[in-house]
Amino acid sequence: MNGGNNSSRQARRTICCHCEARCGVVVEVDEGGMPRAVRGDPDHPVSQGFVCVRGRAAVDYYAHPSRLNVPLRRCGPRGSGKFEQVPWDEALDEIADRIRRIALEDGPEAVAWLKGRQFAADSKFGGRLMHKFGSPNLGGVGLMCGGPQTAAGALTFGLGAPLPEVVPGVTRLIVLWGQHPSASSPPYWSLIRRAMRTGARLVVIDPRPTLEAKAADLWLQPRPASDAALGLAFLNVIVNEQLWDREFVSRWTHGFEALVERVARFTPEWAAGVSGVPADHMRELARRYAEAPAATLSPGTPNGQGGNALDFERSVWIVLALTGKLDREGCNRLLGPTYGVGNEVAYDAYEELSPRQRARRLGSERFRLHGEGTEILNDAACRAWHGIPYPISRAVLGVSHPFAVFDAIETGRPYRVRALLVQHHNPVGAYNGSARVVRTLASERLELLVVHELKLTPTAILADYVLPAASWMEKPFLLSSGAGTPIVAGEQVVAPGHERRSDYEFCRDLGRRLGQTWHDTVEDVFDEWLAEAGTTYAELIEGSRMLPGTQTRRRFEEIDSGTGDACGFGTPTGRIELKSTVLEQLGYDPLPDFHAPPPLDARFPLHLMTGATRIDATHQDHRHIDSLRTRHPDPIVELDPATATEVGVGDGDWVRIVTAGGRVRQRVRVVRGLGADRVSAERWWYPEQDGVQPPLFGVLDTNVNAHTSVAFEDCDQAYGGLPYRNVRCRIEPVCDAED
Ligand SMILES: Nc1nc2c(c(=O)[nH]1)N[C@H]1C(S)=C(S)[C@@H](COP(=O)(O)OP(=O)(O)OC[C@H]3O[C@@H](n4cnc5c(=O)[nH]c(N)nc54)[C@H](O)[C@@H]3O)O[C@H]1N2
Ligand SMILES: Nc1nc2c(c(=O)[nH]1)N[C@H]1C(S)=C(S)[C@@H](COP(=O)(O)OP(=O)(O)OC[C@H]3O[C@@H](n4cnc5c(=O)[nH]c(N)nc54)[C@H](O)[C@@H]3O)O[C@H]1N2
Ligand code: SF4
Ligand SMILES: [Mo]
Repeated sequence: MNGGNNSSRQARRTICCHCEARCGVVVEVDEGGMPRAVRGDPDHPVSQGFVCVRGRAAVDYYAHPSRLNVPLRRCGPRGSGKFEQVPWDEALDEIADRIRRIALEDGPEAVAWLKGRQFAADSKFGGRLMHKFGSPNLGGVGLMCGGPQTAAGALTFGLGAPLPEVVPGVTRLIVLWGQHPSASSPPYWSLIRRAMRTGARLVVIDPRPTLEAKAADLWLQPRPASDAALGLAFLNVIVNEQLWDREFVSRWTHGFEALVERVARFTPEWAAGVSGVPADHMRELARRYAEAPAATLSPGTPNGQGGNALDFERSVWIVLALTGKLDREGCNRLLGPTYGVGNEVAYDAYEELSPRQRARRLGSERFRLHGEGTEILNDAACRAWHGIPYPISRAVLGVSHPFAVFDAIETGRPYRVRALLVQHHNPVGAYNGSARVVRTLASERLELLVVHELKLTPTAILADYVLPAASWMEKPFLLSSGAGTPIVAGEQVVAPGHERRSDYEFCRDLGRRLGQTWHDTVEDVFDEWLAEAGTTYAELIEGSRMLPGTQTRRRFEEIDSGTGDACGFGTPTGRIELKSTVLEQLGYDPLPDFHAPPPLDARFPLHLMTGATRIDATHQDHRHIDSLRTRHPDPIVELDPATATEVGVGDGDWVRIVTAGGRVRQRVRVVRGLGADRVSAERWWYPEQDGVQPPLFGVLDTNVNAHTSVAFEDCDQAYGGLPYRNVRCRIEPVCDAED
């Protein structure tokens, strides 16, 4: 290991990148340049010294023996786990040659890119590489993660999702809808608790009895995947009880009459039948929200509800718009351009992708928000945002659909995809239908699979080249959303060990071989982004490490003064679209609706929820860290006591979760108050198992995604949101003979 300062023990301040909470941390580095300990940074304005178990275990994560140190090239059959060491230059030359040849033969769209939840600036680089190469097939977890929520925000407000801005002493009501911040964002949960101590009330909408639900003043416990019905009933009450803000609605919104007509039939009594939430509770929620002088609202998890995802998210944003709780202190805030946005947004080189190539994006013919819809939204937003390109949409709008990418590899339709590049991502476990993903990635039809990773995952083991990545401590950090949130910088703690390269360096080194221009270092890139703010990355690191967010846009004032089309919201009408003109233009229903999911039946009598976050892991990661694994050694399926009794199992027993697609094993945790019609299960486990395919680290044995639906029809039809949280299942005991 080289890095660090050799003369004395040093403290380096950066941002923990194990989850989106992005806590400030201080990392102690010893005389030999080795990180030794991580503690919370008391000066960080949001996390204020907090660090969770994963943050504390970050040294073990960095120094773990499973870390990849040198580039590997496959030298046996796919999945055999046989690799040989290869110099970086040779690996990159070969990869560049192969993808250039594929592009010559079949066009650049035959090369696709999939990325996971990359940190801050890292998420821009793969886009730049692909766009300059000419391929529109950039995709990844954005579509699963905040996708439908942000897309619904874009359709309604012309930018992304308006973020909840909890202000203690000001915010009077906080609605957590399918969010579990005590595990997924502890600093946010602390802020909520502070606000509660100064009088804010909490409403939680979650099928599980979470810590948040127990702390709530009002807990709505819906059936899983019924949220779209609740959202429509919420609107129905707001309209029927005249709880909407007349002035706000008439001045800033479009489509009110049509909305009123649409929601008339979605009464709380109707929604009670669908969701199991008493009608009175829905009325109470609507009244409390509308009447609170300042309130926040944020729809989270129901993102994953496939067919209803976009409708659900839209109905929640429309509630917010009807009550005018936007851009007011202590409510939700819509973002807008800030310093450096021009440079930063342009860095992904989207403009260099020709209209012809954009039109060839996989999945965009079926899910038209990713094709024509993206262009309409981008144009409208750009016009209203002073000609500055739209900063949010590119992670989640205008992305290729993962099912369509896998389909194209397997079937060659609508055209062949011959090479796949994967960065910071474990697609085998992340997407629906791991069995299909494994089959596709292992198939000979995929000529080239390149994975840039920290360690050998079930995805990496199938690759032709596995390239060693630098982890977050080994690279400089800059968070600059380009959209009015603060800009945050963090130090590189140590230089990359061994032959590891950062996500930037991988893209730069491959991009240059393809004839593209890239800056020498990522710090140079950061400096370019920061130029408009009159500072540099080095200055930020030396100084406060943070620039406050700025809003260069006064959308209400300008729509008021009627300055032509460069005013108001970034939608085609310049107003908040309750009825979406974009969906209308694309031939979809412009108003939110409810699409009943298939009912439970005797074969599959239970709703299967997946993926609720736990503090000791990030997605499929962290299972290899001993201190975390001891807390949580096996995948857990939560069962209600009644379900456990019926199946004849108790805490710690192994059971099978059986869906229409197949079966996986997990261990029971009995949860009182969960509800006898639902269970909640986890994803990939056991990185210590044999990586050879099969068993491929047991990924199809325990991972709940092994058998989630891969049918296009189960996705939401305009956006393509994946259906991973509206699954039906049954639970069976595992008999001793089955291990
Ligand atoms: N059924 C179901 N499926 C889901 C979800 C669910 O709730 N239920 N959640 C979805 C959501 S919201 C998300 S965001 C996705 C997450 O899916 P992924 O983004 O695939 O998440 P991880 O499993 O954490 O895989 C990330 C990988 O990146 C590697 N890595 C870490 N740091 C770096 C780095 O700096 N550089 C590089 N190159 N690699 C690095 C890690 O070793 C790890 O293997 O899963 C989605 N899938
Ligand atoms: N510790 C930890 N923190 C993380 C992550 C992590 O993996 N681990 N991942 C990060 C990422 S990429 C993301 S996207 C966020 C996700 O974080 P959150 O948005 O908080 O989402 P989850 O924790 O997946 O689920 C939140 C709650 O939704 C509930 N839920 C499940 N099904 C339904 C439903 O049908 N309706 C309703 N109303 N609620 C439902 C679950 O019971 C759960 O309590 O967390 C980020 N932070
Ligand atoms: S909550 Fe934990 S994992 Fe997430 S950023 Fe903070 S310390 Fe890191
Ligand atoms: Mo996510």
